[in-house]
Amino acid sequence: MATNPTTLAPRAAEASRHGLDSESLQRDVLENLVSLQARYPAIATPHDWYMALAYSVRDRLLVRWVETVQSYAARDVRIACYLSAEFLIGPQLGNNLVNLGIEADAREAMLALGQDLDAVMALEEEPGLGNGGLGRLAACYLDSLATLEMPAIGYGIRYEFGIFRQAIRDGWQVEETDKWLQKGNPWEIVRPEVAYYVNFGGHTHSETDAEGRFRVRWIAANQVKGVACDTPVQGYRVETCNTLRLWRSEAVESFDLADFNVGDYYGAVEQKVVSETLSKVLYPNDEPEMGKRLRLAQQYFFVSCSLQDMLRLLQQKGEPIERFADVFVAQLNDTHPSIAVAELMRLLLDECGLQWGQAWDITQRALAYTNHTLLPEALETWGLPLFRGLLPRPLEIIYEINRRFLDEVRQRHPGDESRVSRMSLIDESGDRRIRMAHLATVGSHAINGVAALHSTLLRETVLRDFAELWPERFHNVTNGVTPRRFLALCNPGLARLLDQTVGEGWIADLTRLRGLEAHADDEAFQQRWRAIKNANKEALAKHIHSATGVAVDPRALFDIQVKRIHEYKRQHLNALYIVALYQRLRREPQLALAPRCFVFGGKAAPGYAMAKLIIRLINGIAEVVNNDPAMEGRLKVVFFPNFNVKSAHHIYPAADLSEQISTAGKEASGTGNMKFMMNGVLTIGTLDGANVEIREEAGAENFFLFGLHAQDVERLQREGYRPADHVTANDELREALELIASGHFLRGQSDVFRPLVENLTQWDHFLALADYADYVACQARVDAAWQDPATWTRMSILNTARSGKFSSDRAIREYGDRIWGLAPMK
Ligand code: 9GP
Repeated sequence: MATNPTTLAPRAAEASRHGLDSESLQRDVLENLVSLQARYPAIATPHDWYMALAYSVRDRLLVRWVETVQSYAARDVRIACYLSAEFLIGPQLGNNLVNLGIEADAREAMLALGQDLDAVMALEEEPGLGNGGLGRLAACYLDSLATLEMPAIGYGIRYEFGIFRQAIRDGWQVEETDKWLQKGNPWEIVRPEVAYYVNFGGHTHSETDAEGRFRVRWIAANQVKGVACDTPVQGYRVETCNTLRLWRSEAVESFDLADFNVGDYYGAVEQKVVSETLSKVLYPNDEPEMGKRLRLAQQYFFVSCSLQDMLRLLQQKGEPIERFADVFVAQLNDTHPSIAVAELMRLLLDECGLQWGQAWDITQRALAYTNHTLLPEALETWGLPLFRGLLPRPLEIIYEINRRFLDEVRQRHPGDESRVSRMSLIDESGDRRIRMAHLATVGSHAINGVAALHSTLLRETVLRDFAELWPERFHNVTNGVTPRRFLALCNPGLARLLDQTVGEGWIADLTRLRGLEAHADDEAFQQRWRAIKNANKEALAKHIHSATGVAVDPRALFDIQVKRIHEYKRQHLNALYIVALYQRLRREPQLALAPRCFVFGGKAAPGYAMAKLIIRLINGIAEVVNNDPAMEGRLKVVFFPNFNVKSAHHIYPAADLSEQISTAGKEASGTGNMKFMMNGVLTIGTLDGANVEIREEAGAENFFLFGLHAQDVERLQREGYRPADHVTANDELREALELIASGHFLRGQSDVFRPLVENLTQWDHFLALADYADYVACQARVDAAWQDPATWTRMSILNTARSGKFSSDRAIREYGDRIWGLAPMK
């Protein structure tokens, strides 16, 4: 349909110019169906329709994308580079429709073509390029950077296989490979011309060049090529469309050829296979890094490609190397990219010919480090032999950084050799290992934790000596999540009510939700609020049924714990409570307890036996409880398999109660807690991570608090904790543990859960038993509040109303102001 833009009203003309109206979308979907999918409507599969629509939407991003890239190249701006081994971006179609503001048009266009938009969106494969919170945080931050129109590039790895798919067989987790690229990825633009070479192995050679300058050359044993694969990141209703650049590894042809010429064809092919393996698969976390050579190679690979890319962009802008840190600031998302400290130094010294002092000044000004965990087992270290074998030149540079750094420490604290060995970049206590958190800290101008409590503990424990040395470098930036995906997109019913009540502005300024407070006691408003929640619960009930076969009643209290399975997150504490409830209800069928449906979701690291056992336990409890007629209408237990961003869209909006029950001091922040809160879900939680701030914002009366505080946990563990005392003191707990140990939840097999019970009663590293009684008491308060719908709904409304702080827009503004010196650019 031909339209003349000059005759349209300004908004309609704008929409038409970019083809954002429903007619042009419809036309393009049909065209793409033929030209890209080689299909006509009568024989098109649902997936063909998805691809045709996705390409049509991507085309609408391209103009803004190209213009954004162009303006960064041309203007004097500082660009934030977010370096992260994980970007858990989730499905793209719905989010791009929301951010472009064309969801309704797309719905109309697809309807006219005989297709249902929701069904089409459901077909999108999930790019699971992350493990959990850390990778999802990176994706939320990209969304906010684009929405706030801040110049930014996300740099990471384009894994061919993302996080494994979790299947549940006979109650056990089974890992299946995630073939997310099998049917193609319409969002990605591969740029073979943007490619860099990365060295591995070999040795170094020192020489003096023609001008008498000392130079080190790295004679690599092999090289791998990194090719840029770009994904557009559209901001919410703005012109800015930033880039997520992920590196795919390829073999370097010249290396193959060398072998081929001497007749070793198979050797050459093998080399090619090894090179291409580098970006093959994402490592699941929560497993020791020990000996994972490929993981270190992945980290170096993506960091080196990214820094080389920045140097190229600098040159393209016509800026001298001395201006590197004025043009770029690189945020290291955890220690995974911390090798950037050594690699940037190497590039500046060996490739650009700078002197040490100048190179170090640029490196420190350009880098900043975010710590995401205090758990000792999760703080990365690499054994020296492995590191030296793979990265001989970066290792030399690390030695030199360490030598100069320890001189500084000795000058400040003469004679304090124990401090020197505590702070060294090399742990000499056992087999020698490089401490990546120390490397990141020493090489950065700013270091931050991800929630107020976490940042305090970081300064007081893991990085205490460093915080004493450079107090001004330590910050806190509490995490945030994007309200576009986790409210506007995933909870359209609530979003509509919010639009009507506080105006559409909340999507880009979440603090406007405060306007809901005035309606918290309004009965009619409460009714609408509940109706939306109920509809979301009905929808989730359908998903649960199709995924597990379990029928759940949407009228029950939906009590949900979704996150990675880990002992510190204490899914087993929740499970213990369910067993106790089950016993209580069996004993006293008349007990006035509100019907509850417990939902769990989350993956366990494949090598983490205890976490996998916890999954088996939950499934065992589910089997017994759900098949017991006496529990009908009272208690249901569900393990929702393969929890990911896609299923999260259905889960957060449908929850009543959010379980955030980690041992105080162990969860750095948590971000699921924020997604639940935005969706009007009440939290039962400990004073851990961002829960502390959620409670402060929501008001203590709108949060179910229980458990030991971080300092109590630390003291108890220091003084000697005896979990058995709690078992002796609490009959209900003892009986629950006995029932589990007896094999009641595993068809009588008594040996399987015994390690779990023994672990709890003998060591209980995460103090589940110490918090048990208080948790149960708190759950009773939850039950009482639930039985009064007006009270509960009021609390729910106030939680949403006060969730503004937890928008990733606020977090990104803080990074911009405090760490990057970066402002929005229209
Ligand atoms: O465990 C933390 C989690 O609490 C936090 O919300 C998330 C994002 O900051 O990072 C997680 N850390 C890791 O995944 C590994 O350090």
